[in-house]
Amino acid sequence: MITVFGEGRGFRVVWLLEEMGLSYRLRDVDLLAGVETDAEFLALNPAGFIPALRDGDVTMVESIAILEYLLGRYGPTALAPGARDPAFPAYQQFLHLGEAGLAASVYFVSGARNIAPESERDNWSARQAMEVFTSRLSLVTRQLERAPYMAGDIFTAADISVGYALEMARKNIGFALGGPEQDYLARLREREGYRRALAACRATREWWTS
Ligand SMILES: N[C@@H](CCC(=O)N[C@@H](CS)C(=O)NCC(=O)O)C(=O)O
Repeated sequence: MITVFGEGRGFRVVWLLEEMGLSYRLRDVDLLAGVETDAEFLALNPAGFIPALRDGDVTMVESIAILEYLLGRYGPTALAPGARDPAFPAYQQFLHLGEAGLAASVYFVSGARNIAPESERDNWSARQAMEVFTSRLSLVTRQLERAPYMAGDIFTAADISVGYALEMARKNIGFALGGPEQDYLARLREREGYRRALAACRATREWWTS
């Protein structure tokens, strides 16, 4: 049995599992309450961040790496174009840009704006993270002028990566997405896999719809 520990970016993992029709269990990890007493989770990830995955003897962290693991181990699937597919370069690029360029930047802007002391809320690093986010977002915007999805005409795991980051930007830092990004998110939200993932992820659902 596959177990996903924690929501947050774990939503990406749950979404992929739903798209692939794999069975899993979602185990809550309460970061706000603190993970110091959550021995089972800390044994998997002593660094204490979410999500983590357990699949038999396999334990992993890093949401995009987990997506690649599931796609590789339980594929092949059209959600991950093969290396000789013309869609592969764009797929790889946006799969990683969704975390490294977008979600990671939003995460630090969000921390500064929502958690840091008043005097730190607009510090240099928070502004830099915001600039990184907006510059990387321009690549998403350009791609949406060319195609409906990040890898081209079909939905792939790159959309799970980028789509989650855009939801995060909208909700965590109140970023005003442009029309093409809003239409893109609307397309993603219509997917059965997305709907089932949101139904499974209570904390994410409550946060995004509040
Ligand atoms: N690059 C990592 C980021 C993981 C991450 O920062 N997760 C957040 C919640 S979504 C977290 O656990 N933050 C608490 C911490 O880093 O201690 C991934 O994609 O999984």
